[in-house]
Amino acid sequence: MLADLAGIGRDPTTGGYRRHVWNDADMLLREWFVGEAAARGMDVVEDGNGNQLAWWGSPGPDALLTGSHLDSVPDGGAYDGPLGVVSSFAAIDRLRADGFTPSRPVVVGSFADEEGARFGIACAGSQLVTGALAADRALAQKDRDGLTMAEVMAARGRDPRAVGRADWLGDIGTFVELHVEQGRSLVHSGAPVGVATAIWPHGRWRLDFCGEANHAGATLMQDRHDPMQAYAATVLASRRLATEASARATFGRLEVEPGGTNAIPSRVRAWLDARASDDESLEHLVEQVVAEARAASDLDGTSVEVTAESVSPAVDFDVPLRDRLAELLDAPVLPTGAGHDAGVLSAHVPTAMLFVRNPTGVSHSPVEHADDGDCEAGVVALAAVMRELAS
Ligand code: HGY
Ligand code: MN
Ligand code: MN
Repeated sequence: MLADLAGIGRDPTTGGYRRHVWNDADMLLREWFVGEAAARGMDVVEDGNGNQLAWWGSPGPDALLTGSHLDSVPDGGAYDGPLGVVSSFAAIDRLRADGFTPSRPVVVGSFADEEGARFGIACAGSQLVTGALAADRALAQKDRDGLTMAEVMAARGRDPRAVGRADWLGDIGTFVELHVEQGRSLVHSGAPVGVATAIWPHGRWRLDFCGEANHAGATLMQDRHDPMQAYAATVLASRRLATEASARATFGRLEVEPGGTNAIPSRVRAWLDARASDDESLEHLVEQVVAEARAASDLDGTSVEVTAESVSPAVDFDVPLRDRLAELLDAPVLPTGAGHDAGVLSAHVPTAMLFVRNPTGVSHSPVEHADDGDCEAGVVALAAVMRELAS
């Protein structure tokens, strides 16, 4: 199945994936999901948010949900998301081959827009289901072409008015998401599979630095109001502050207006992805970075506006479930600095995550990888967990 997906949305020069919600690659992935479900006699329901649900057994209460997401970050890897969806179908295949029939409905989910790469909000599909993200806010978000989520969905034949809380959440009794590890804890522990304890709080803040456009040659350095300088001071300060706090700060996206080589820019738009081990530390880190941005702006007579675009609070997974799975699998437990749909649903249903070893730990990159043997171990583990929870 991973081989079947390998060519979808892959950039031939970088080998990275550009699978963003409702783009052409995403539509092919949706068809793939429906095909795999149909091949297993599983009915697929797409909710108003674009989340796909393949049911083993008729939809009903106390269902066991598994699955993950198929979308990627720009130039992402092949495993972040798809490994969880593929492993869910493969685990069902194993259970059926062993003659197992579940005592409760089982459903494989493919959550829409987990990476928020097109409209900027992380875990948009699952957050809309739970109500954590308001439908009207999501629908008004614009992509880089200035198209709103509502326009894009309508162009794909979906009704934007159907976006929002979804009733099917009430039918879910437990959610177990398998995901490639984004880090090297399992490499250090020498285990192919691990069980998640927590997700670090994290968020995305947009910083708009505004200054005065002017000539690159005719404007003395002391006469400038250059927003690029304030941005540069901020990104350098963010590394120092995050390092001191053993936290994380990343500026991976930048938009410079008007973008002329021989002119001082009028505006620099930068996105901060900040993460820390607890909510308070995260809040403090962001406050410090913003204070640096304001100080740098004041120095040059420029301005800065800060907008919180996406904030995900700390997640502690259900402890009894986590311990039950760690014991069942004889697997280590580990936290993660990456966000997941499981984190969103954990506020509503008992949720667990299984991680599959990633030899280099690298993710959100074309070089992201997991060995076949470890992927197989992940399927075996997920099948064992599903058997345990649906017997
Ligand atoms: O950004 C994250 O942590 C996740 O990959 N969405
Ligand atoms: Mn990701
Ligand atoms: Mn992911």
